[in-house]
Amino acid sequence: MANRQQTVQYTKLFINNTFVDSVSGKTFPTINPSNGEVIANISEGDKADVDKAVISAQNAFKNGSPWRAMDASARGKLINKLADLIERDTVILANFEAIDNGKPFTDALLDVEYSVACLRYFAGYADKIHGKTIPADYGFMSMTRREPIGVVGQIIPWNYPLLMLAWKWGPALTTGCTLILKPAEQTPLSALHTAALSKEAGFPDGVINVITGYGPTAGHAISSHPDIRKVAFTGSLEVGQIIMEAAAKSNLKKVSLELGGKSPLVIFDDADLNEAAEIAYNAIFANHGQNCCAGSRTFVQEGIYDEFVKRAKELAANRKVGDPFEDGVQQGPQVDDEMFNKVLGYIESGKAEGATLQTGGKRVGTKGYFIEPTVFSNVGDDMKIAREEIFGPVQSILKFKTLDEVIERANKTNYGLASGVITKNIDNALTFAKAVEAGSVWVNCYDAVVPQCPFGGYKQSGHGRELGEAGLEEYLETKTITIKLPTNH
Ligand code: TXE
Repeated sequence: MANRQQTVQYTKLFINNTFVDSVSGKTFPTINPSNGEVIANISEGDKADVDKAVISAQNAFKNGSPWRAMDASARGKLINKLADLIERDTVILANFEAIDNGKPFTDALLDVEYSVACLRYFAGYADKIHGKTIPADYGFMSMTRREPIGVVGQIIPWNYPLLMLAWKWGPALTTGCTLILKPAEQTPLSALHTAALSKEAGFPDGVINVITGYGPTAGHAISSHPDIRKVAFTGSLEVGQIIMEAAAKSNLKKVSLELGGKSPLVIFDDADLNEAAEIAYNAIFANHGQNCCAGSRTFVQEGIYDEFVKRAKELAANRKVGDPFEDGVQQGPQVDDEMFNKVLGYIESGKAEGATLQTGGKRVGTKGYFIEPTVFSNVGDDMKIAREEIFGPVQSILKFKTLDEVIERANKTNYGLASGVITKNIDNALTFAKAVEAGSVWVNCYDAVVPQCPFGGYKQSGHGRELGEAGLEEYLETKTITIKLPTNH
C-alpha cells in the first residue's frame, strides 16, 4: 500500500555486506521535497569511508575469491534473485522514491518495474560474454577473453534514484566487477534498501558497497581514488568535467558519463495534432521535467504552430500538481530548493527575453517545491530557455519552416543526448534521424528507453553507452592470449 510514512530502516553506509556508521560519525538529513521536512538522518561518507569500501571491493575481486570463482551462470542467478527481491519490495521502494524524490507514487511504481527489467536483462548476459579465436599471422593461435575491469565507482543523480542504480549495477555485476555506489545526497533511501536486498540475495561480502554522502567529498574520493579502475557517472555537465579531470589526474581510470541534454522534438505539419501535442507534453513534463532526455525544445512547423500551442497550453494547464501520494496527481514537487529556485529563475529569464508565457510560471502553494507546468511559445534559439538545460516543467515551443532549417537548428547545441520526430512522411523522418546529432532518435514516439537498446550522448552529453550490449563494454577489458603452436601442422 502506498504509504507516506514508510519506515526508514537503513540509514548507514553499506560496506562489506554490513551497515556501518561513517568514520567521522557525521550524518546529513534527507529532506521530503513535498514539505521540506527531514525524513531521516543518513551517515555521511567521506574519503576514509570510500577507502574502506575500496578495500572490501578489492578483496571481493581477488583471484580465487567466492565472487571470482563463481560460475558466470551463478552470477546471473544472483542478479535475478536481486531483481526478484526488488520486485517483492516494489511498494516499499516506490514509497521511498515518492517520499525522497517527490515523484508521484504511481510513477515510482513504474521506476521499480523498469529497474527490475533492467537487472533481468543484464542477468541474462552473465554467461554469454565471449571472446574470439583469431587467425593470427606467423602461425600463432590467438584468443581473447573479456574480463571484468575490477573495482568500479558509480555516482548517480536523484531524478531516477533506483533506476539509475539498476542501470549501473546490471552491467557491473554481470561482467563480474565489484562496485562502490554513491547515490545522490537528495535521495539515498532506495539505494540503502536495495543494498540490504543484495545481502539477502546472497552476494558475497564486498561485491556491492554503498557510500552515502556529498559530491565534493564522497563523490570526489571515488573519482580520484587510485585503486578504482573505472567510474560511471550520471549528472551535470559541470560535475562530469570535474570527474574526468579527477580520473585523469589520479590513475587514468576509465570514465563513462551520461550528462544532460537539450533534446529537440520536431513536429511536422502532417502529424496528427492531438497525438503530437500529447507526445510533446509527456516528453517535457514526465518526471517534472527532471529527465536527462526531456524533449526540452519543441520545434513545430509553421502550418500547425498556432493550433499546437493552444493544445499544448490546455494539456499543461490541466496537469494535476500536488501530493505524490494523492490519486490522480501527475506532478509532485521539484527535488529540492536549489532546483526549485533554478527552474523559477529560468522561467523569469524566458519572460525577460521576450518569450510568450502561455500558462504556468509560478510556484504552487506555499510549502514544498511545487511549480506550475509552464508553456512558452515564440521561443527564439538564442534565449536561455532554448539553450540551457532547465530540468523542470517548462515547455519551450519554437517555430520552423523547412526540414533543412530544423536539422541545423536542432543540432545547434553542445548537447546530443536524445531527439524525436513526429511525421507521417518517411523521407522527413529518416532524413532527420540520419542528420540529427544525438544518441537516440525516437520516431513518432518519445522517451522509448528500453534495456535492450544503447543509450548515451553525442558531444557534451557524455561518453560511452549504457544499456544494451554496448553497456557491457564499459565494464570489460580485453585480454589477448597468443599460443605458439608446433610448426608443420
Ligand atoms: O547534479 P550533480 P545536481 C543536471 C540538471 C541539473 C543539474 C544540477 O541540469 O539542473 O545537473 O543537478 C555528485 N565529484 N542533471 O546538482 O551535482 C552528486 O553528489 C563527484 C542531469 O543535482 O551533477 C550526485 O550524486 N561527484 C542529470 C551526482 O554527482 C559529485 C541528472 C549528480 O549531481 C561532485 C541530474 C564532485 N565534485 C542533474 N559534485 C542527468 N544526466 O540525468 C556532485 N557530485
